[in-house]
Amino acid sequence: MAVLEILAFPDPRLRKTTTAVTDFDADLSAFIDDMFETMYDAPGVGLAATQVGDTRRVAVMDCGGDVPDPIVMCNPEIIWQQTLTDVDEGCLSVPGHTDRVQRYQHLRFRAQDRDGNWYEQEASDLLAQCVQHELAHLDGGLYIDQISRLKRARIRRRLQKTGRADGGER
Ligand code: GNR
Ligand code: NI
Repeated sequence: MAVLEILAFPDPRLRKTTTAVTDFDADLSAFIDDMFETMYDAPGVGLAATQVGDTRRVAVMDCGGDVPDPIVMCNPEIIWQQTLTDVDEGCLSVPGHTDRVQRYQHLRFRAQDRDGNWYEQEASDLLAQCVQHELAHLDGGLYIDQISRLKRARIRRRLQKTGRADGGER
């Protein structure tokens, strides 16, 4: 197990798209464990492979409160979604910034677990938001793509100084 380095915007690797997972082997399982460890260490409620410089189409989430609710999504797809709302969002790869974006409040998705078994799940509110956020990462997207170019340019300028995921605040 290992805590992996989380890339920060504007690292170009965050813009790469991912390739479907086909080998549900021990190597994938170990990578998923590292992703969970990295996410809990941050801490965050989700983490996509793109954020740690990997191009496998996999993300992990845990929006559980007191009771942990670890979710593995390999090759995820949204089946339906409804009710676009404005929500506050942040990202471990855009440290020191949150903003208002549009997300669907309810959705149903399907994905494969670490063994390759397909499952379907409904999600609402923060979990639904997280699913959409992680799916965007897996296609090279970031929530700040929804905000103004000027704001994005300001964030880029601030984070470029250090190139570090903590924005040099440590
Ligand atoms: O930890 C995270 N919090 C969060 C809050 C609102 C909407 C989405 C998120 S995901 C984020 C972790 C992260 O960057 N995942 O890619
Ligand atoms: Ni993110």
